[in-house]
Amino acid sequence: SDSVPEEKFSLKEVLITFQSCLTDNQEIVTDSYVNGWRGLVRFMNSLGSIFSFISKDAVNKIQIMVTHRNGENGDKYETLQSMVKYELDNNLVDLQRRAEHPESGCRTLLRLHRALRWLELFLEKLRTSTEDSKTSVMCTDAYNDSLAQHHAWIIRKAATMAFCVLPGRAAFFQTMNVGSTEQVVAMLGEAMPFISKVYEITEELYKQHNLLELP
Ligand code: 1PW
Repeated sequence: SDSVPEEKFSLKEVLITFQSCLTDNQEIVTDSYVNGWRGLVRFMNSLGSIFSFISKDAVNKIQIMVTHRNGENGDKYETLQSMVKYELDNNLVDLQRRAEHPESGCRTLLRLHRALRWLELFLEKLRTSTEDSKTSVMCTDAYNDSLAQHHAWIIRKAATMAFCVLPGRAAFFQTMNVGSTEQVVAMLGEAMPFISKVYEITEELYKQHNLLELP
C-alpha cells in the first residue's frame, strides 16, 4: 500500500513504501517516492523538535513535488523518468545557475535523493551497530560521507549540533516502533535493499542526463 498510517507510526511501513516505488520496468513512481518521504518526515519529527529544522526543508521539497504533480502537466511527473524527460525536453531546468526555474522537479528531487543516501548510510550503520555504538556518531559519520559535501558551513554546523541530541541506540530503536532490537535489525535487513535500489536507479538516471550537480 502507498499510504502511511496516521496513528501508529512504524518505520517498517515507511521503508516498505519505497518498495512500492518501483514499476515493472524499473521506473520510480513519483507519488510513492513522495509518500515515502512523508513517512521519513514523521519519523524525524518523532525524534524531537530539534529535528524539525531538518525536516522543514524536506517538507518544502515534498510540497514542490506535489505542486508539480497536481499542476496542469502533472501526468508528465508520474515517474522520475518521465519528469526528467519532460523538464529537459521543455527547457524547464536551470543547468548553470538558479534562474527562471528555481524549483524544477529535477533540482528539487536531487536534494531529496542526496538526503536518501544519508538515510541509507545511517540505517546501515544502525543495522550493523553494537550495544555501545553511539547514534550521534553514526549519524554524523553518515552525514559527513554524503549530504555534508553539498551543504554550506552553517547548515553543516546546525545539522551536526542536532545529531548530538539524538536519542541513544536503545531509545532510537524504540522510536522506530518495530519491536525488539533483533526485530529492528531483521526489519532493516529486509527493507534496506529497497531503499538502495531506489537510490541506485535515481543516481543512474541523473548520471545519464548529467544532472547530478544541478544548482
Ligand atoms: C534520522 C532521519 C534522517 C533522514 C534524512 C533527512 C534529510 C533532511 C535534509 C537535511 C536538511 C538540512 C537543512 C536544509 C538544507 C538545504 O539547504 C538543502 N536541502 C537538503 C535536503 O539537503 C539544500 O536545498 P537547497 O538549499 O539547494 O534548496
